[in-house]
Amino acid sequence: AVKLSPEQLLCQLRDRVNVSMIHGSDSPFNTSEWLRYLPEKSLNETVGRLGRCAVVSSAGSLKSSHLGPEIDSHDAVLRFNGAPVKGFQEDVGQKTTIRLVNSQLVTVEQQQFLRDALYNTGILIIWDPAPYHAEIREWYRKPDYKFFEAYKLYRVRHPEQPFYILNPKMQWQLWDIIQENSLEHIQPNPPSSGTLGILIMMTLCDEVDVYEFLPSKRQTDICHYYQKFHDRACTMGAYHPLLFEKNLVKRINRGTDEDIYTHGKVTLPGFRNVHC
Ligand code: NCC
Repeated sequence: AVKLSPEQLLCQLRDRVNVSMIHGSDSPFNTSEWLRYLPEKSLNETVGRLGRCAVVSSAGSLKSSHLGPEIDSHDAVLRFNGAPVKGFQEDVGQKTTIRLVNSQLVTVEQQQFLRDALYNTGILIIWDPAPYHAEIREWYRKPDYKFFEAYKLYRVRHPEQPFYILNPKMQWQLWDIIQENSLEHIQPNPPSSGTLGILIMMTLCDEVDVYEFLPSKRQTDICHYYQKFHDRACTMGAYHPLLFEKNLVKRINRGTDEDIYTHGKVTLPGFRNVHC
């Protein structure tokens, strides 16, 4: 296979990864029951047109980065799972526009998810690993984690907060592109929340700055900036093909290697600024 140029790779991502949220017309969500739970407005309508956006990984290397003010200078900020801002503003900022959570968090830590005020800020998006290129109907019958009940409970408690379910087709469209552009066989599991979040922001924003997804000089085995837990797999991947996701993001970076080294920062164009 011929190695794609950065521009070709961006076009593949733009044209083959369909970032969308589950909608009331997606069978089997087209019931009167589900219509009560799914947000009325589309994600696009809810956020409007965004200029500069930031994606903040949860990596331990954000510790002592002092990136908070820079991150908050963006029009919108996306964070992951249970990553806190309280007590960490100096390094990760305080703005949260979108929080992308996985279905494991919402089921295994359901009580915390329903109670913790951390989740009440901004727009929530949940995703769940689906079988390879499965139809929505097939995935709905056998989600990786049965998060639908927790979703409904949360919606009843916070009816005003936008909370979307990511269309699971996207994860394998993206996985195919990661596999095609890697020299090895990659894990047959969906990409991490990190890469899904990057793609979501590339569809919503003019430009996307990603922090500590490609590790800076602060790289560490500490898994998260908010915990003491050590594990190299957090940065390199185990279940997720995280190393290959990072290689792909490195190839489409429009920023400098110096920015990666000092700030862990990658700059990507929004898809509306990609011309194929
Ligand atoms: O750890 P997690 O990820 O919530 O991190 C969010 C995203 O940040 C990037 N990251 C994180 C740590 C690190 N040292 N380097 C990084 O680059 C990754 O892109 C990651 O996706 C997930 O992807 O949803 C994940 O979720 C956790 C866990 O389920 C949640 O934190 C909820 O508790 C998974 N951990 C476990 O299952 C133990 C993790 O594998 C993937």
